[in-house]
Amino acid sequence: MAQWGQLGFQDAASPLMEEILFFHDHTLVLLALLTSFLGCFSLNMLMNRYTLRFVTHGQELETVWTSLPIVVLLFLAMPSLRLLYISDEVSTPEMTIKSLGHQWYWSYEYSDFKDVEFDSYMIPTDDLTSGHYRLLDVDHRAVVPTDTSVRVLVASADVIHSWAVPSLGVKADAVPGRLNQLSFLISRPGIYYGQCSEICGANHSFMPIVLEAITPNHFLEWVNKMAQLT
Ligand SMILES: [Cu+2]
Repeated sequence: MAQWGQLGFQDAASPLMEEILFFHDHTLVLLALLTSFLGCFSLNMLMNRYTLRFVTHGQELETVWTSLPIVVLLFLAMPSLRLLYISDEVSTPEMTIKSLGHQWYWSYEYSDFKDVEFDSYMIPTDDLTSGHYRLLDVDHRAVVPTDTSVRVLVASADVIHSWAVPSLGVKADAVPGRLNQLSFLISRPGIYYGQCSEICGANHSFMPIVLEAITPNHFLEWVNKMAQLT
């Protein structure tokens, strides 16, 4: 989840988010280098008469400042496109969860197992106990196994919602009558928070997503318990 005073992204909990963080840092380095270089260059032009003459009638320099940005843009575009396609890839999922957006809660169906489905409502502020996060915790967390490639099918029962978990680097619109998919592999056990990311009505801010990642063995125990409950 987000931390107080946080400036960057949340810690990565999936390989995809690690790549996104890496790309962000890569872009930031390029940006810092470019800004400082151009800043110095502009200042130099203002201060120094010789530089000004060299800049206004310099054929070689014009060639360089036309081609260099192309190279810089390529260095940004290549990893960016690579990441775009990686994040869209749903390669042979080991498990599928269906998540439906409702006004205003999420429901989950574990279609690989019999009778495992539930609604997930935010815990109202008055009912919070210690250890719960306000506006983020839910009454039924979606439990998922770690080290397993999980596919989430996202759709909606009423208006457009959006299923997003920042620390996993995933976000998909939940559109009524349409099935969107995303996939993730959680690398370590933990509790990962997300929120509806499409303004969907009065209680848009009150339909968080909570994933509880546990080891595959514990996950199977949980599935058995859930199936017995219904
Ligand atoms: Cu929503």
